[in-house]
Amino acid sequence: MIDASRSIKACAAYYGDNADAMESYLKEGEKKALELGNRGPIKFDENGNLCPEIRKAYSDNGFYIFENVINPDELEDIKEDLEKLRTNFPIGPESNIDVNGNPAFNAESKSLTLVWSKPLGDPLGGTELANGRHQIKLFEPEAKSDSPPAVPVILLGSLQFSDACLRTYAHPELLKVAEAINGEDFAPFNEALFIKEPGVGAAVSWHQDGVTHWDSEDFDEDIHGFNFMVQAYGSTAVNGVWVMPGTHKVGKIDIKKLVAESGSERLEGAVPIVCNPGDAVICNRQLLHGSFPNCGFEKRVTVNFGFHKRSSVLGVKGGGVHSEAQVFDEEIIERRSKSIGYAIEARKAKYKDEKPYQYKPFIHSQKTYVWDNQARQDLKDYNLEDLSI
Ligand SMILES: O=C(O)CCC(=O)C(=O)O
Ligand SMILES: [Fe+2]
Repeated sequence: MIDASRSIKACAAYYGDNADAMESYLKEGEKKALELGNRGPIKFDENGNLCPEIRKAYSDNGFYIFENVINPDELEDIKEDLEKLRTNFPIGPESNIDVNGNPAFNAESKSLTLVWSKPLGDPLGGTELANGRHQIKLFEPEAKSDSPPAVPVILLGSLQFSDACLRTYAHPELLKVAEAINGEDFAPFNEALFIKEPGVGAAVSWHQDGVTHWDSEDFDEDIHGFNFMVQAYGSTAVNGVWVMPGTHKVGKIDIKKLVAESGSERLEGAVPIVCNPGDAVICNRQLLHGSFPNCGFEKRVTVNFGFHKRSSVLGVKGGGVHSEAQVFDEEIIERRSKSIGYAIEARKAKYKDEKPYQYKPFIHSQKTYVWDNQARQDLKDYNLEDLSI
């Protein structure tokens, strides 16, 4: 495990009068997180089903940490790609060029590709953005004076910008988990990077994902799907996502009330998702979660990708958060599923000895994909059709 003790101290120091409260919150949260017993390798039984203990721990807590899913070579590949991509970011929110004067990676994108924040800010908290789901604004510590005026927090549509992320998206064991949770006809959701650079990385205030099904007659714990969160550099109490175990089952939560009951934004009962590099978290989108600004020394980049049950998206009008709201019919779902088709082929080309995942809907529709330059073109702006619910 990453030793976050130096970062915990440094982070707490940003919190002024609340420094001691923050320090104990981070330390106690870390301790509780490690006691939950919801971590270990991905395991399947003799029939190829996800081990029932894992399914149960995921259902009880709303998240599970699959350890060491990404092997060291693949992890290196991801990190190299992320670092290369970072050098091709626009120099600021209003710019189309990178630090070397070249067109930024997203210069031609029609879809939203980057969300920016002031350093250590909480750009979504307390706003109407994303359907107003970030009900409160977290404390925004003062960043060091030499910080850039704006920092990237979320990169959207990541599969079109990183081949390494595209290949990881088709990790056969992760896709088998997606099948176990959402059925063999599972559908895509969206893909993103959450970027939390040390000393500047912004907060993502407490929230539950999901827009469309809170009042559904068929509401259940899995109806808004889940995200995989692959950790490129690991995650700690300081830079990681915090979650409130079990809250994915209770419906929409009044976060202001919880803050009042806890006496601060340090919600009682929450724990950080603590990971080593190469771990992959499965996190229920209904779980109450959020992350504090990264006032520590370790960087976090989460390679995020989610999946839904087909019944959660088919014939449903989108929530309008990740894409324009429209009714998702068979055709749109099939078109959006090209991400899975291309990813499986891209992965096959690199990992020739691995047994690729077989996505059942392609077998039924006899749809085949090839990963080549035309495919790369076809992925441009694919996230305009994210299955946002
Ligand atoms: O990574 C983070 O800080 C926030 C992640 C999140 O909100 C999500 O994956 O839905
Ligand atoms: Fe979220």
